[in-house]
Amino acid sequence: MAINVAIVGATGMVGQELLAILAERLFPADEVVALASRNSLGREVSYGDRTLKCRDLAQFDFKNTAVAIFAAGGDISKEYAPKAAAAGAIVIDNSSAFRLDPDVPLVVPEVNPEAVEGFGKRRIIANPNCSTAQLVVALKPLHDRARIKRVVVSTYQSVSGAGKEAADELFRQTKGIFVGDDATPEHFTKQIAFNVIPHIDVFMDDGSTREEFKMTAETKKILDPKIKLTATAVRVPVFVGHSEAVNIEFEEPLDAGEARKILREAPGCLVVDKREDGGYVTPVECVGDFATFISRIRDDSTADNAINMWVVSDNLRKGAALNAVQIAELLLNRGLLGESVQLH
Ligand code: 11C
Repeated sequence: MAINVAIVGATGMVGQELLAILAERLFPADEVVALASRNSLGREVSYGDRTLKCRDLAQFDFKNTAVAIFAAGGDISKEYAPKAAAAGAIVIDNSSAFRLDPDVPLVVPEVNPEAVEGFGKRRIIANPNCSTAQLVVALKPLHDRARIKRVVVSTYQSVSGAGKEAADELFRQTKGIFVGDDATPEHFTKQIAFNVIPHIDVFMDDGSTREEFKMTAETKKILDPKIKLTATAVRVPVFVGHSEAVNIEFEEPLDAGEARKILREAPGCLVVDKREDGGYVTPVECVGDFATFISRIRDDSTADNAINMWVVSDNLRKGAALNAVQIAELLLNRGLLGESVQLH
């Protein structure tokens, strides 16, 4: 079967990363089609050294598509992902629309690769929320060694997580404040330039936000339903790269030294932890990279078997596009799409 790939939402920030990563990782696609809404018809996007013209999602027939990667938001996914799946494509969906559906696997290839096999009922595989993806990559090897009991996480999330308009607002406001122009919030509820906002996604009845709820529910589904996780999700004036301050309590003894050794060997993780000025990773340094960076690993002396750490990753890559391409590679390697490729 020809490995034809469709990218839905090809003009968006994640869509463009998807095309870049397919090319960077030499994904063996026979054909790549860029799909977008009618407004973006004919717009050109880059795929390696080629240029693709966007085609109309509403008119596209997915009959000969092996894998369709959706990155156009929940409403588009709800409408078109089941249609693409019914036409024969396997859908990898970046939105939150299907993540908690029991018939849809929620997959992070370093953590629960076997779950990918369970796509059969709906032919849809969900990609997690960006702040969950990097977190579970870092938690998984520690959980395997010492069983995680409880996680307390505070996030420092970049504006690109909220899309291009949000990123443009940070740029416009930063400039506006400098030159004394208008800096009225439009996308965010408060000023984001030179500020932080403790609010991502809508509020839930219990006072938490849906971003915080997603981190708990998705970690349970991907890693272990027994893990207790409480999150505070905060937007910061950074363009790309989500950071997380993570406190973890284990069932069994595990200290920072052993955690560091385990994480150095763990798939997808890159430990940068020098305990000196600059010996840690910040978001600007992770942009364009594939890894989940881990720094500031240290014992938490206020609890038994507890550590703290700092986890940073490119939210448009591991948090979205990279994870989706890794899922497509996993499907290939398991013979579910066609011939196998080398996993990175
Ligand atoms: C943010 N994490 O940074 C969100 C974006 O459920 O896929 C991703 C929302 C999602 O705003």
